[in-house]
Amino acid sequence: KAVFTDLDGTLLNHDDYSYADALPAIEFLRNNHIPLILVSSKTRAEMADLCRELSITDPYVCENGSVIVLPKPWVAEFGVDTESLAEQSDCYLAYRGADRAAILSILKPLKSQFQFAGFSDMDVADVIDCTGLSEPAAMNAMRRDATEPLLWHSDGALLEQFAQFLGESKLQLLKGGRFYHVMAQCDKGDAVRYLLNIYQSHIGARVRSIALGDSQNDLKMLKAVDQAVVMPHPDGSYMSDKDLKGELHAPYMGAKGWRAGVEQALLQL
Ligand code: 2M8
Ligand code: MG
Ligand code: MG
Repeated sequence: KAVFTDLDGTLLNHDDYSYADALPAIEFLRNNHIPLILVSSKTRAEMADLCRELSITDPYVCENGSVIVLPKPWVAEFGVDTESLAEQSDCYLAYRGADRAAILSILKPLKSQFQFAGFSDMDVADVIDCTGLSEPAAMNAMRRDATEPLLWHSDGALLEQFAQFLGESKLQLLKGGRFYHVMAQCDKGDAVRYLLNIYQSHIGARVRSIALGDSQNDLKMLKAVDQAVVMPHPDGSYMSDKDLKGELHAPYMGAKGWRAGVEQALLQL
């Protein structure tokens, strides 16, 4: 078994980013040697801190599937071929996204046509203001490799046209909890399949998988697993999609709902 999870609005509360209510389920997974793979829009810097806090030693997926971090002990344990990976001091990186500088240069000329504010237009105080993150967390969120989150200020009707322009440059627009993310045409689903393949070829059997998420950027991840768990939004609504099948609805928002969702999903597998 393996559990893949989004962070904001899923494992972490939407408003205060707390995971405290989820800890019993995290502990249960650890005690039962079930990998817990964090799959988020967050950056490597943000996610490395969180994995340290939660003592997670499994791989994790950053910036909506753009960067997969494979810790060195894990790479050794699973006999991963490192040829196409970028080596760092304590991990290997699988890059699947676009370079952020390239994304910013594609966005620049679009500013005359559309009104939006990206993280690159903001200072730390602005990021704190629109996310509610602490100062060190906001600084980590600004250290981005492969995606640009933005707030849309033009008419919502223009989003489709904006996305079309991005498509012509092989980029896409994905909706997260608070921001639209401009990024390459990769997603959380590809990253989940990549990791499931490694697990499955190592143990030589099918791994039964669970994924939890709340937003549109989680859809492909939710479709890539055996049991999807959809988290409620702050207004109580659940994301729906015609291609989702047999998904569970977590009964509460954030960390508390995450714990209940994991417990229910494990019973379904
Ligand atoms: C951004 O991501 C969330 C996740 O869905 C969003 O779009 O609302 C990212 O910039 C991430 O790095 C940051 O930590 C988060 C803070 O709310 O916002
Ligand atoms: Mg989310
Ligand atoms: Mg997310």
